[in-house]
Order: sequence, then structure tokens, then C-alpha cells
Amino acid sequence: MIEFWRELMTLDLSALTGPMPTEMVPLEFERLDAETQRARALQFFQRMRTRRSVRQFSSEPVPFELIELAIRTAGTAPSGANQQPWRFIVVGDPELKRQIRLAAEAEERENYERRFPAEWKQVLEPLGTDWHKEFLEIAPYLIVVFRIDYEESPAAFPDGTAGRRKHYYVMESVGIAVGLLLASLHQAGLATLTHTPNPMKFLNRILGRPKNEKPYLIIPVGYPAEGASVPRLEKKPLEEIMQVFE
Ligand code: IYR
Repeated sequence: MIEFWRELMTLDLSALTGPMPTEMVPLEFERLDAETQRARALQFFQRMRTRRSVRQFSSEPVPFELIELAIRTAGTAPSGANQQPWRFIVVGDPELKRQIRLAAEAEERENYERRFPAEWKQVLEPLGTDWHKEFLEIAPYLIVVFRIDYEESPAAFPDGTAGRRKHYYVMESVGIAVGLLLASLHQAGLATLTHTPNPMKFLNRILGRPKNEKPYLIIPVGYPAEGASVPRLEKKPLEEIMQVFE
């Protein structure tokens, strides 16, 4: 009899009852008056429209706390089933930055000299980019973003069973998180670049990341070099990017 009760107490009954529903809590929501709404949205727009991708960095150090705050901000992003399929690796170590630069340049040299089709080269022309990526060594920090397509662990599932748990809407989720990351860094007065050497598999090797993590972007962060320049680019006007049905 005692055996029976002991057994019952150790049984995982969730297989019979299904997972516990998530606890619901009241939404924290600040209702703004119309004037504040407009002022805040306008101020954010005016700030964000000044962001430019920078390719000439200064080696001047930046406060690490700003990097941390940007990653915390990125981590607030919505994600498929709240799976938060991202990892942000912060690289300040000069030796690792050097390895990343050398590996990226080797791939990019192949791209520019052999692999890029003429059509791609044509659209890159106005940006004036080439295979040289010294910014990967000069910028004080590289934030290397990985997307996590699935989780493989002894307790992959909420009920603790082992296996491979697929993540959903990974590209969308990580894209949103990176948008918030870039906005935070710009808001903090730092310059960034979204850099995508191709292929990027070398980042797993250099940074020791497991194979369920795929490199998504490298984001050099720092202050612009003195006299840095950027291509004159236009953003599409509102009428071209928005259509309204009312
Ligand atoms: N990744 C390469 C090429 C490149 C591709 C696009 I699309 C850009 O907007 C900019 C560059 C490089 O970094 O040079």
C-alpha cells in the first residue's frame, strides 16, 4: 500500500492532464495623451532617420554597459512562441577580432573576385564596398548574432523530455531583435554596421558555437573614425513604402 502511494507521488501526471496553462497577469500599459504620443513618435523618427551604416570606425573604447543595454533591449523582442531564438556574442578580444577579420576577408575576396554575379556587383557599386574589412579589427566590439533554429537538450521540452525542439519564425524573430539592438546602439550615440560576409560558418569555429546556432549578422560597434564618410543614399518616400486602405 505504501508502495502504491509512493509511486503515485512520483508519477508525472502532466502526460494525462496536459501542460499547465501559462499564468495570466494584468497587462502593464501606459496610456499616453495624444500630444505625448505624437511628440514621442516624432522624436524617435527624427533620431532614427540619422542612423547610417558606418564602415570607418575609430578604435576608441566604448562603455561596455551600452553594449549590455542594447542586448537587453534586443532580448525584449517578440519571438515565435516566445522561444527567443537568438544569441549575441560580444567580441572585444583583439586576437579573436583578427581571426574574424582574416576569415571574413578570405570569403569576401572570393565573393568580390569570383563568386558575386555581375548583377550583384552592380547594386553594390554605389556603396563602394570591397573585400577589405579592416573595421572588423578596428571597431572596439563586434556583436556576432546567431540564430538558434532548434534546441537539442536532455530537457528540450517544457515537460522535461529529451529531444530536438524546433523553433518557429526564427528569421522574423531575430530580425526584430536586431532592429531593436541597432536602435538602442544608435540611441546611445554609437555607430554600427550590419555586416554579412558569406558564408559565415567560420564564426562557429572561431567562437566555439554549437551547430544548432547559425551566424546571422556581424555588427561592428564603436565611434566613427574622424572624418568618416558614407555614401549619399536616399530612403524611399512614404508614398512609395506605404499604401492605405481606409
Ligand atoms: N557582404 C559583402 C557585400 C555586401 C552585400 C550587400 I546586399 C550590402 O548591402 C553591402 C555589402 C560586404 O560586406 O562587402
